[in-house]
Amino acid sequence: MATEIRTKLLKMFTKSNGEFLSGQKISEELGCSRTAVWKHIEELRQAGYELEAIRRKGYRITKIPEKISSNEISLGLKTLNLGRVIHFEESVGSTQKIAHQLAHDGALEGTLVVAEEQTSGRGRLNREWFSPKYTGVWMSLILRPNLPPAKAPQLTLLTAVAISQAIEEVTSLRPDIKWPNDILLNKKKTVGILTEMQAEADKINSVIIGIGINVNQQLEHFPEELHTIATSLSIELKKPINRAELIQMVLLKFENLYQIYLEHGFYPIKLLWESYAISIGKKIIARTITGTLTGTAKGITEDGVLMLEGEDGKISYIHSADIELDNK
Ligand code: BT5
Repeated sequence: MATEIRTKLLKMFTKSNGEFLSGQKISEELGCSRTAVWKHIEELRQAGYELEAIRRKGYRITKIPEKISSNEISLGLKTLNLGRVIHFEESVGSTQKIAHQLAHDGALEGTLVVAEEQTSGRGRLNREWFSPKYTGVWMSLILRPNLPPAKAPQLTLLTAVAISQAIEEVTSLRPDIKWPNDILLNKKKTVGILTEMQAEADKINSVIIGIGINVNQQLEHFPEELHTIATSLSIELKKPINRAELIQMVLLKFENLYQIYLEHGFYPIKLLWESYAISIGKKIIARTITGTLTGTAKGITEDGVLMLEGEDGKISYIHSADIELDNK
């Protein structure tokens, strides 16, 4: 099936929200015959979609394929550079580790590592990232920006905006960003971002952006300790989401923002980031490696550094921390 027709058809089904789409309507929108519609539907079935067909009512998707493939991500991908080379793996320790090796070996900017499962997915400070099979997006993107190393943390914020925009586009849910790297739905963590780099004193060689998105897990799939703090897109939306489509959208949004960032600097990204930020203006607790600070989050600087105003009115600049809303 031509890529565009398939993308259009899947979009129509996504929009129809589980309702039947008549063969007539599909043929009109795709501009093809009813026989061609039937053929496209058969091809979707072969690709792992389950469709119900009822005479005079039409078609609806009842199940999307569990697995995705490198092909499915490439089909319908609208980016110029990002994700044009994909290393797709069924099961890995961590996509970060593979991406580091590829970057070290000279992989091009935009190279993407995607895995269906990670057996030792990593968070910041070597914390664990739970990455079960076929239900999430576990991927690492290699970038080679011409920037000083001190600017790399801005890319974490840019990534958070790109993922939030993609989630909005694909699901219509409005996510919140908690500085610096958490994306929340309903106050629960849905996405984690891990930015790492290979650099010399004054030059970045590569930045590896690790992205973990909980997509199709149900609550019972999460380990006990995450039940109250984690959620997935599908839990919030109450229906499964096409992971390949989500990956395509994340890459497209990322590429747009990245271009804006490289041309105009961080300011436009900062404005977008602030539109999703939940902790700004609120009382927070910031746990850093050197200690815990409390105060009011005043915003982020032009560089993406968090400004925290203490009780005494003094501003602390926080480069890296875990943030908790102070409900006292
Ligand atoms: C992060 O760390 O949030 C960064 C996660 C990055 C994961 C991606 S997946 C692809 C790439 N390859 C990797 O190996 N990693 C990246 P941090 O802010 O430190 O949060 C970690 C904490 O989140 C853990 O200590 C748990 O409390 C919680 N957690 C673990 N797995 C989770 C999940 N699937 N959903 C929500 N919370 C989770």
